[in-house]
Amino acid sequence: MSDCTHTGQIPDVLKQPLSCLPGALSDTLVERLLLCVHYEPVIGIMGKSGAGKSRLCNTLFSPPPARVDPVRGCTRHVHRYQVTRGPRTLHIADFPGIAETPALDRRYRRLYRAWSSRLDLIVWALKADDRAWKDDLRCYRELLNTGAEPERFLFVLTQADKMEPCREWDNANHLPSPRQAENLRAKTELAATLFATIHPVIAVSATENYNLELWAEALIKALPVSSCSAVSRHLTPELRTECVQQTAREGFVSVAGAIFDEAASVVQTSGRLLYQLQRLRRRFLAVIRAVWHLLF
Ligand SMILES: Nc1nc2c(ncn2[C@@H]2O[C@H](COP(=O)(O)OP(=O)(O)OP(=O)(O)O)[C@@H](O)[C@H]2O)c(=O)[nH]1
Ligand SMILES: [Mg+2]
Repeated sequence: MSDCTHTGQIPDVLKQPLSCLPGALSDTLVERLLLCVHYEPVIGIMGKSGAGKSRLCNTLFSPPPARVDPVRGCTRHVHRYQVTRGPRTLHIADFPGIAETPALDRRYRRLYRAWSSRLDLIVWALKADDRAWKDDLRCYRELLNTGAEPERFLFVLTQADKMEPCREWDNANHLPSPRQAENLRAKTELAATLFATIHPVIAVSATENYNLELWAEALIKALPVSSCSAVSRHLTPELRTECVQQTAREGFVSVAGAIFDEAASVVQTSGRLLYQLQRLRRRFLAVIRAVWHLLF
């Protein structure tokens, strides 16, 4: 059965409850489910130059896909990375950072606008020790004004280890000092208020591996249910926590339920068939839940 992980086929265990359905219905279900399993999400990473966008995406996904430069802004175009596991691919659009020069900014803001509707989620990196978010706010509002949906944005406070007083960072335990922790809490609250975020803002440090598990969980929760399982399979193994897997699994079960309902809605149902369909639906979803780890 583990072969299905690589071939993208529906495991045999799912075929059995489906075999009780009319042939056309069962075929539609399998077809739609496979589309979901094969779905290749696209995540965009936006924010200011040097905020740590490329570094963050290298830490989340394996193998690390992006180039990182300590001095000059190094992402000039949208870099499309592919993170591949078996036959499945996650696409990452790593955007050039805004607020480098006014001329580049105009170009980049056009680029952000052109891409925003094509992305499953936009991760917006705000550097923890940056006091000026004017450019971020302006660009974000512009995107909302041109139709982007606020629930598609997940803001993250990056480079938490640089938060003042940065000399107090606990290098042994990779944790902020109490004063840094207090400042990080205040800063995440400020970001959530200023950007009126739908999802929680979490402070992370990619170099210190700080809060990344918590943030990966927030990432999976913020993604549309149709793509969270497909993204979860590409996270580095340490970030595929129980919570990540549970959220992704339940998301996929709800998608499978909607697929079942849509496919069943075209069947002419008598009272008895309706009862049988409801029983099959429950069995089908229980099996989906049980075999999720084989599909993703
Ligand atoms: N201390 C610390 N440094 C970081 C962290 N994340 C990134 N950096 C450093 O910050 C610099 C910029 O990081 P990048 O990931 O290239 O930033 P970017 O947002 O992709 O920059 P552009 O490509 O110019 O838009 C690099 O020197 C990174 O090593 C972090 O969490 N902590
Ligand atoms: Mg970059």
